[in-house]
Amino acid sequence: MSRAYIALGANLGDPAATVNAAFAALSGLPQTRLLATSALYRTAPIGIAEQPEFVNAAASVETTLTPEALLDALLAIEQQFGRVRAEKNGPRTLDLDILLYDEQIIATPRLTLPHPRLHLRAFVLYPLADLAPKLCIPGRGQLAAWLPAVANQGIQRL
Ligand code: PH2
Ligand code: MG
Ligand code: MG
Repeated sequence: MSRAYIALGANLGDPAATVNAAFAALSGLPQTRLLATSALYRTAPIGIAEQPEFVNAAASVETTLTPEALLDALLAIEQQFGRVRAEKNGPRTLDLDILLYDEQIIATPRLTLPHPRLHLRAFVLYPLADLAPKLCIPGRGQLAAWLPAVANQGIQRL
């Protein structure tokens, strides 16, 4: 069994309802058990500023899927929720990103783990801290040490 952390993000339609429905979809994944879900957060868009606010959250799972198979499964859920890939970093009905998979460090064209920007983004770090406040990010050190630097990014716990 491996432990993976997944980031959820949505800013089209009813983002909070979508994130809650996505938790349910994660709990239905094969070879996978949903362990915990974070609070939902309203967050200011990072990257392209001119788009609706996001709702972000995170989930932890136990799985025997490989990282690649888990990625495929997450992309399939995004499709079910009507994800259309238009603009990079643009608005989306649902984004599911693998943040961490055990302590694995992976760099393939499809998958970079740990997620390369996770330590710089309040919308990832705060939900992740709900699930695992003492988490150590491979190559980056303690999650908690990164929180102060991102506290000004615009994040509100719902
Ligand atoms: N996702 C992005 C780009 N910018 N901003 C917020 N607040 N939340 C996101 O999930 C997000 C973003 C690309 O995946
Ligand atoms: Mg993504
Ligand atoms: Mg993303």
